[in-house]
Amino acid sequence: MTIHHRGRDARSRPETGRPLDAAQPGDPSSTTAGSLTRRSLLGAGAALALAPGVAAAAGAPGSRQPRAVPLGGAIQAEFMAPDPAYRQAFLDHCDLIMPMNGLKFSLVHPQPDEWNFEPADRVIDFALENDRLTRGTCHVWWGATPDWLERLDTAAEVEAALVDHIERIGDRYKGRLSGWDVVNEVIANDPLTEGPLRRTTWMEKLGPNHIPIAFAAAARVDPDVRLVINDYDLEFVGPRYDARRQIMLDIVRQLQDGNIPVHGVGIQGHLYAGRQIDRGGLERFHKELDGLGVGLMVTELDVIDWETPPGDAAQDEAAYGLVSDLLDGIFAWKPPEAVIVWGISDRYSWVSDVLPRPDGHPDRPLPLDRDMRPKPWMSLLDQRLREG
Ligand code: 9MR
Repeated sequence: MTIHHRGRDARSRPETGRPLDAAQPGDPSSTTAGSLTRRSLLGAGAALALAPGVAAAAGAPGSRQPRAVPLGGAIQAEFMAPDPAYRQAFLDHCDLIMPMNGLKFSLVHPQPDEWNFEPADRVIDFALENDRLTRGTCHVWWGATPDWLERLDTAAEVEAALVDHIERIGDRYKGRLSGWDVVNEVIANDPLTEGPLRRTTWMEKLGPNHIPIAFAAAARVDPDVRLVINDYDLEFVGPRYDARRQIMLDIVRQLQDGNIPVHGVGIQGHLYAGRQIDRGGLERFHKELDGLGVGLMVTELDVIDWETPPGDAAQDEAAYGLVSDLLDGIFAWKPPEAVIVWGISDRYSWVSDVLPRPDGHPDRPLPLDRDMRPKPWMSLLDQRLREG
């Protein structure tokens, strides 16, 4: 893998990307996050009041003590109005509240001349009005490429569309977001068999150069925002995960060699019960990134608990162990920049839609249960991030 760069200041405008340096045999449509459905609002959801104790634990407005390391939550805008308890849970528990989906390319920019900022605006306004941090995800993701972009023919057209997209959005939210996942899931699902980078529309049209093009555009439009490269399966024991961490480091180094700013790496943190967290590997990864002046954060934390015995206690114990190992590995070097949970309550999660338990028992992927009661791993997160 070579990421093309021009050795220029990131503020200069990249030119058209060169062709692919290597074919990438991966097939994005076969990976875990493909063809997702939206979970329907649970019947009783809107009527549920806050669980006892939760509101009190949050403190009154104004008395909130932000943690040393922000605890974030990604919110689904469509449930904010119909489910006040869901919305309130983010205020009760989070220092950072971000749109889960509203800033994805195909949602915010579904046609060349059509923009839909409303869902993202709703979340960003909610966060800022409540004195929370917020951030954006994501400019480049294989899972959110609009059809109109797929139909563009030349590399020059695709590059112009990408740069225009990033500039337009960057301009709109400038000064309001603390960071951006600039590129998401660019590493091949299994680099041991597929080569380093995932085969995507962006790769087909622009080659690996789409990565520096996106980072340079994001830096140009908002020099103060933290620019993050985000990916999954970076935290477990095994050669596939070692390879994914190594590729992430290679990409970061190559961006830096090209004077393209990259400030952080995001570990998504979709934790699978049945896999082992590589605490030593995470510590080394964090240390190496730190040596490059790049931060580490957890961006999409949740637990896929399908390989645990059924039952609330067993599932929550497995989740606690995974989250605890993840935090141990990361904190062993230094505190991360943030830990962001992908949702807040088991009431709504992609895990239930895409990776439900084979035994039909309800999954428990998030730190609050379906009645907004905190699980032990919420206390763990809270305590660890308060200490910093
Ligand atoms: O959780 C997200 C779900 O609500 C969306 O329908 C889906 C498609 O946009 O994306 C889910 O989030 C994914 C994230 O953007 C990238 N990492 C994997 C997440 C789970 O699929």
